[in-house]
Amino acid sequence: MHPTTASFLGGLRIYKIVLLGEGGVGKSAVTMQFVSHCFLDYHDPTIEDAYQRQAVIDGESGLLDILDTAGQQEFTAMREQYMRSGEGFIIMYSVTDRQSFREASQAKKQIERVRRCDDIPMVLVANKIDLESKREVTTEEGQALAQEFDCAFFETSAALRHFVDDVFHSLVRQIRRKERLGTKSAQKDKKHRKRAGTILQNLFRRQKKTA
Ligand SMILES: Nc1nc2c(ncn2[C@@H]2O[C@H](COP(=O)(O)OP(=O)(O)OP(=O)(O)O)[C@@H](O)[C@H]2O)c(=O)[nH]1
Ligand SMILES: [Mg+2]
Repeated sequence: MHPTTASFLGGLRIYKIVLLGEGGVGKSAVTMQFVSHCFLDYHDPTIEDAYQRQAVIDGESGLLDILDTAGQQEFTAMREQYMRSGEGFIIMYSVTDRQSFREASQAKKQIERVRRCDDIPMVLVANKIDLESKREVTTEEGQALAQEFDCAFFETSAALRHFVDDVFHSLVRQIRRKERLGTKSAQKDKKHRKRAGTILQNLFRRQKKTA
């Protein structure tokens, strides 16, 4: 599917969401909490898993199509393909793992390279905040990176289900906002084209009269 083409199922708008981040940061645990309200307390490296969950966000129903991708190097060959197909991205790192924080910047750069644009709905997520004693990345560092990315930022705990819904809801809101802006500018373009057409027609008529 072309990422800018909205798709529907049974009248419901489908939002294509992709989770990216280093192996072990908690992508699957956060997804499972969002989808099934349960915590995965073991690490079973993902190859690729897809989930769908219906949600009402700001009074409007939607179907979230979530792609939980592989963080581990040996499974990341499909990464560019995910980046082409997603409408919105969750870039996750773990506050207990500085390397995963560095990796988040790489993921952002790769998305921009693949999509050749910087207006992409995105949320930066710092997971595992329940492990405060093992924290290696501060909240301020996360906020600064989100500012650099120009995107929303959440600190989450999949273990405690803290701020999990907020991440997905924020992303859907961004996708909707982008879509509304796109529709508005398309309507503006149409109006401009119509006006230009009328001006040309009038000019043509006037020239015919004077000829
Ligand atoms: N304490 C705590 N542990 C977490 C949290 N989120 C995930 N974990 C644990 O971290 C480990 C890795 O979590 P996963 O969700 O499998 O990580 P992943 O990012 O999906 O990893 P890959 O599939 O290999 O890319 C598991 O043992 C989880 O139980 C959290 O918020 N708090
Ligand atoms: Mg996983």
